[in-house]
Amino acid sequence: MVLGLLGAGTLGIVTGTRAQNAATSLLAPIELRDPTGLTSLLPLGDTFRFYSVTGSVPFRDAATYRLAIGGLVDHPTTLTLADLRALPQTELVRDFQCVTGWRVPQVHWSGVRLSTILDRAGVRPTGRALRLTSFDGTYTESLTLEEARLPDVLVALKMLGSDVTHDHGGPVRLYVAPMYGYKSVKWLSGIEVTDTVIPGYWEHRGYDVDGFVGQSNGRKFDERT
Ligand SMILES: Nc1nc2c(c(=O)[nH]1)N[C@H]1C(S)=C(S)[C@@H](COP(=O)(O)O)O[C@H]1N2
Ligand SMILES: [Mo]
Repeated sequence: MVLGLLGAGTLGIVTGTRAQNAATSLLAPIELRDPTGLTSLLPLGDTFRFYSVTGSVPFRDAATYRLAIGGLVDHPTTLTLADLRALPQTELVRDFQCVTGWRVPQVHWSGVRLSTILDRAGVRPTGRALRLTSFDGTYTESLTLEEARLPDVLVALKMLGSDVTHDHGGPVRLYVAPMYGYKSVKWLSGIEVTDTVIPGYWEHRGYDVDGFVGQSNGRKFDERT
């Protein structure tokens, strides 16, 4: 019946690393993506959905992963996974909430505070915001510098107790704890300091640039359902 709901395979998801219920085991082999979030209407419980706006994403590992930090900084840098692992790690246990309604409570995260990376790069006085990019080649996001410097914004290396998996945006994704999931860029590859906020992928398609949970977006989705 779940498959019927999904139509002829036009929409689907792969649920969390631990597919536990009947619905997830039915869905897991479909290997489709859910860029619109409509599958949040399915009764899947408190599990992650794997989202990607692109059909496939290249794999990066410790040998090939790079994070470029540039724009309005004194020291443009490229960090490897080893570089990131050598920086101080911060652990958080926080909920993950997609603006479409699904929510995963008390997820373990660990990584480097974005503020640490910004401080090392030396943000110039003209810097106001960040443009974040993904090695999926398509997804982008924005944060003001003030948001980016919050202590619960991580360049995450671990999630759910182990290295961030490819499907969840590994080896490195962003985790913006106080904001809806769309701010948490998967397959993070670039951090550019800009002098204005440049709206990201979903923000061009109607999501609020202000992504704080509880302060934005709810109404749009109420209206749609
Ligand atoms: N590169 C990229 N990052 C992304 C997305 C995406 O499609 N592509 N989707 C966003 C949205 S809307 C959510 S809710 C989360 C979902 O994270 P997950 O796929 O690990 O569940 O990733 C966010 N980051
Ligand atoms: Mo989302």
